[in-house]
Amino acid sequence: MTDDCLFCRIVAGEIPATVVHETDDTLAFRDIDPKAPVHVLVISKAHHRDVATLAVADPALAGTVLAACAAVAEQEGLTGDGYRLIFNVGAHGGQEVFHVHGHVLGGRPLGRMLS
Ligand code: IU
Repeated sequence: MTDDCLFCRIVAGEIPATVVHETDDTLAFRDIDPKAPVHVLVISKAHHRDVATLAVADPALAGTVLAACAAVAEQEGLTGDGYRLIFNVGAHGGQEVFHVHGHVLGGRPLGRMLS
């Protein structure tokens, strides 16, 4: 837990969030500014700056976070039509909150990002 990290404070229950999924090691909650009908953030409860640093520091936990993303997609009914999973890394990647989080986005066609 780092005192100045927003997502650590959500894990600690100090800031409210709409939690949709929780395991011993992960928490998933709805994004406050959703970019799709379903927009859920999946985080590790332990503080890691981004998915790259997490993958080096604790590869098993990185896998656990991915599994939680898949579980959220299933729970939100996204597996039939598909969904997008995004982990922004660093400033050029568009990361604004420096506590690892996967965006689970779906519920409408999201288009091609890399065409
Ligand atoms: P990013 O990958 O770091 O850019 O994503 C951060 C997300 O966190 C972004 O989609 C915000 O809308 C979201 N968010 C939130 O859900 N709750 C908050 O209190 C804040 C940001 I600040």
